[in-house]
Amino acid sequence: MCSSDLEAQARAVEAASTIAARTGVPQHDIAVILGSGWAPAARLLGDTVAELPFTDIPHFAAPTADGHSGTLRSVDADGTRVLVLLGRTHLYEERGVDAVTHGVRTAAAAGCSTVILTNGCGGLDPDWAPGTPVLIRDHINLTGASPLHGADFVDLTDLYSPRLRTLCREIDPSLAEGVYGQFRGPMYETPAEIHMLRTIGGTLVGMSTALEAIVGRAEGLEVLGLSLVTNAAAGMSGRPLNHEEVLAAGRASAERMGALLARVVREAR
Ligand code: 8IG
Repeated sequence: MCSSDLEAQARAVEAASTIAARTGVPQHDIAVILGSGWAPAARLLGDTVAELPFTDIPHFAAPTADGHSGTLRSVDADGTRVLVLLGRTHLYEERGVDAVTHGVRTAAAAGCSTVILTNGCGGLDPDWAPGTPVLIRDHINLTGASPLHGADFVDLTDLYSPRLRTLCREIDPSLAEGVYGQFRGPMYETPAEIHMLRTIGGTLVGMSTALEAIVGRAEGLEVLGLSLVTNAAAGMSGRPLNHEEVLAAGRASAERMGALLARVVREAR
């Protein structure tokens, strides 16, 4: 492992030690990163034991996107200790890949064996109305960035845990699966870029998750990815995209997503 990966891990250990001290929970079992539209689902996860702002945790930054509160919560889900991050740093914030993946590294340093990555995204399948949750089966990293440093040849076969996807489909048999294309953003795509993504096999599009999932695998975590389709991808609906519909789709689907997350965190082990 190269020195910058070790430095990133050291920053995560520092963050994890603050989290343990401030929450009174020495070790967590599973981490959930809540993206656009997912915040209303958070309260269904379990009992909040402690809450602190990202700005109190070493090397975390307050998110700049609407709907990302920048709060860490320790939640007790019938004995499973859940580390919930409400909000994340995106590549387009220009804090660098290590800032984007610090939450996942911190989850590993805090003792988690599983990370659930959620996001709000565009859908390329016309069957997915706004408010449809979709399991991520695989991703295409279109950012041109790598979250790993040096000659770290990490295998990404089955990156998105087949075991946890099966569990999700047992909980909700109507869940579809998709391939997530991560763009850098912050602009949404052009219709031609969506055409390209569809051509190479993508069915979901967003600005997060893939880089975090890669680090999850590199850190030995089991990774689950859950997308909430909040809008049809550019050029599909004939209407421009806007962030308000993202937040509205989250509010409308909170119960379904919260119920799914609540069962997954209890049954993941
Ligand atoms: I919510 O259509 C959400 N996030 N890149 N494209 C990209 N990111 C998104 C989209 C989308 N919708």
